Amino acid sequence: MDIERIGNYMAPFVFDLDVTTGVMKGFKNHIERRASSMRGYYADEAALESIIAGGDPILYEVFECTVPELYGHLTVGISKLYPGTVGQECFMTKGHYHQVIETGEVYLCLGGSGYLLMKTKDGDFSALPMERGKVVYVPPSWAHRSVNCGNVPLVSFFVYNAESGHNYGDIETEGFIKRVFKRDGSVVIE
Ligand code: S6P
Ligand code: ZN
Repeated sequence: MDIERIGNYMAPFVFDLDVTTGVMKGFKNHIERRASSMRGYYADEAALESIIAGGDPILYEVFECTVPELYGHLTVGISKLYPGTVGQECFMTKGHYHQVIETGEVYLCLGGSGYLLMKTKDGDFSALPMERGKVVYVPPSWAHRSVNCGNVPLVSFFVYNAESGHNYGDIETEGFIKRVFKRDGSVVIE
């Protein structure tokens, strides 16, 4: 990672973000999640396999400005979750607790529509709406997963502690309490 310095300190930096499209310039880290990386996450495994066999499309992407993964720094970026369903289940991110579980996160939705699902180790659950202009505060200890219920990409800007890390393993074993489906055109959380 190229960190510019001024004197003894990391230099401030600026980057451009098109808040209408979510296109972010100057990202250093780009993650693509294809259907094949989502095995075990969706209820309808056969439907996922047929999507993989049909070309293994990218279901979501993350663009981040990387900074030192140290206490005090903040990681910012864009999450872009494409529309679609696996069977009737809406496309979603894997979801994770932060490895440093006492770190929170802020999501600002720039476009699209869906939910941010959240859960705790005690089994508490929350689903808050995501649409342009919604800011969701994810307190420490809450795992979080985006779900796209619309017909266009769900685009969010996020900020979290750079030292947070990601704990995916616990969600892989615990699941997320509730799933979001589109049934006969209606969105249901069950
Ligand atoms: C990171 C933040 C987002 C997610 C992104 C993809 O703490 O919450 O950048 O990484 O929305 O989700 P996931 O669960 O695959 O990392
Ligand atoms: Zn997070």
